[in-house]
Amino acid sequence: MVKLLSVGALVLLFSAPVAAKDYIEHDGMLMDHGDGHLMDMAGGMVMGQNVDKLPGGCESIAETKEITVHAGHQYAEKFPGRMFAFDTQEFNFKPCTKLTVHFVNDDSVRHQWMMHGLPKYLYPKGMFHLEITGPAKISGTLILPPGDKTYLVHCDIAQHMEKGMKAQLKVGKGDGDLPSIPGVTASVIPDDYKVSLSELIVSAEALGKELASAPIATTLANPPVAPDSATSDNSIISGVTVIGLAIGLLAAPFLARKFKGMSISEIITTIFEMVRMVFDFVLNLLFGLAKLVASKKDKILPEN
Ligand SMILES: [Cu+2]
Repeated sequence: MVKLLSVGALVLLFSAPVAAKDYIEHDGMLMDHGDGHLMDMAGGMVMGQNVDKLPGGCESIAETKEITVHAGHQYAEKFPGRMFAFDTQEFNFKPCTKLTVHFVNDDSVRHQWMMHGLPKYLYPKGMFHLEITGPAKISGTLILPPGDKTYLVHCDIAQHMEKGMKAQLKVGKGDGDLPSIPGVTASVIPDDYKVSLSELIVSAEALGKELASAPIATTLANPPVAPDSATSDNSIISGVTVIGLAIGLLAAPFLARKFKGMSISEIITTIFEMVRMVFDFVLNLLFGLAKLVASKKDKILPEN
């Protein structure tokens, strides 16, 4: 019996990953929470569903359209530097179109097809939103407003849009293009594959760690028995180096944040400014100490 159970468990164990690869259809199991918000127990979600309310300015439904949009990392392969994408970056429909979107998530992570800028009296928060953890499919329907307007469509999961999951939907002629749509429009901030300051800091850190570990390791392995002037000099240098590196390592994240978005000349100016401030501080400290010592001497000397 135990043997039979364990065989059963093994079969389940090995069939589970295979079963997970099948696409889950989320259409029949959705629960309507009102206001066009539908959810199912498996985490599928539709928000802003609208199958029958005509947006203001629409006499009637202009046409009924159905599209299937895929989302997944494989659609980003043709866009260098991107990580996620939809299989379509640009959509175009007549005003007042009743649009059904079948959203297929080919990845094993969560993705969204989220449309922004819709009239808020009809769509909560101005959004129509399909969301599902893949591999799975979910469908939703909305009625597009009248007028020429370009709507942002993206995945709002952290960094997915920045990594390429961004598209635009033009109603009518649209009202311009959105930036950074892979393969459609130029990036606001183009990718820079030259060595950046943060990379320099990272490599400096790596070098620092290497240097820092070397003298300590040597010192630990061969403790100085009779320190002559040469070895004590060496240990002072390595000690100062280690302290300097430690300060550098601690300051690196702060500096990286401070220098983010600055030009080289701004960075150099800032560095000089910081060095001057430290210099002033040390100088003031020394003067203060000198004064203190002098005043103490004044007080002590007459008594003696
Ligand atoms: Cu996503």
